[in-house]
Amino acid sequence: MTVDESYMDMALELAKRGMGAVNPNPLVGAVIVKDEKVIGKGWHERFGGLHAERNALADCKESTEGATIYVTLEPCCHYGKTPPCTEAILASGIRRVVIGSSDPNPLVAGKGIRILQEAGLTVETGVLKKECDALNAVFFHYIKTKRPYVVMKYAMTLDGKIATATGASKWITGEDARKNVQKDRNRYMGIMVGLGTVRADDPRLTCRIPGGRDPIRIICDTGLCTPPESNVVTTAHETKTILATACADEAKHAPYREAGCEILVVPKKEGHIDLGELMRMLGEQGIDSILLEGGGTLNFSALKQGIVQRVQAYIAPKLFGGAEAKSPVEGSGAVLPSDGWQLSDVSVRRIGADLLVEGDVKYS
Ligand code: AOF
Ligand code: ZN
Repeated sequence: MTVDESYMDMALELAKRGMGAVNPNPLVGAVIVKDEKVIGKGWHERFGGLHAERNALADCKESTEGATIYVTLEPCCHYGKTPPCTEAILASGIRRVVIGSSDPNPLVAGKGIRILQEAGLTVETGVLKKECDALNAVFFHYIKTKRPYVVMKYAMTLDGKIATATGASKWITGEDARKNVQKDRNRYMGIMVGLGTVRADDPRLTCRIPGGRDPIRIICDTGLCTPPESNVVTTAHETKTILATACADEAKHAPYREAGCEILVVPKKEGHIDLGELMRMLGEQGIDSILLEGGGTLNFSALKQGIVQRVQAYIAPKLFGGAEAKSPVEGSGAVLPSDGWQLSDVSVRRIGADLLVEGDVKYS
């Protein structure tokens, strides 16, 4: 690692501290260095709060005259909920700005860099770009498409089953893998399942890590048949629950609304709700990311309708067998091997005794 890369790496680690608190804004970290010494550190801590650059400047106890700032995302140059970071950098006397990712936000998009260069500062871009871009995959997708970034997550056995033939699924993976999922429930803003999962498991879909934030629960229920006594309905006053349905019958909505649920009426597509339209509606509500923990039917529809950006498969080193045992993606499936969904940039990681295989979905 070069010196610039190691300070950028420090800024990346700081950025991660904002996970779960900044959506739909980006995760950003900043480090200020003078005479080979770190004099200030900051990150974007919460949505609507100060940006990483301003937090790092506020952290400096000594003069920033002539210093270098490392920031994981191009500094903003617009008046949003906070004034432009470019102004704060110029006022500070910082002379060199090292940037990881450029900001695709049309309000910034290269203008932040230009303003700094035109003021005579040295600007380096693309330092640890791959890592910085990966950290903000959600933000980049959301700012460009206004649709949530969807991560399809499932846990299966080595023979591809998500439950035994009798329907038992607790547990497939070990504790460490399950802890990792809890972190993602804090990180992503929404969590989505289908009616089948609510009926089979009656899940709470909450985040069980201390200090974590519960994701917004989104239940895909075409005919509006979610059991009123299910956990997602009875706890809807405490944790936001959205029922996405094609049923427009107000009388059927009323009891769910009284229980605290929000109803989204979505048009139908091929017998189920139109997931593309649902994503548009959820994006409009500011939901930038969704962990899809759906069963096989919903997972298939989600892939078919092209709403999934990333797949995370937790694989346990055991086998269930059983022709009737459920698998993660069902529906009618692909016709030919070449019709399947291909992942790119695939990574494999060991978590406890399990494997996590993940990658980006390529839609051709
Ligand atoms: C952040 N945190 O550390 C940086 C951001 O509405 P505002 O004022 O918070 O501005 C949000 C935009 O600012 C965001 O879309 C991104 O383009 C830019 N940079 N945002 O939330 C930060 N550096
Ligand atoms: Zn800013």
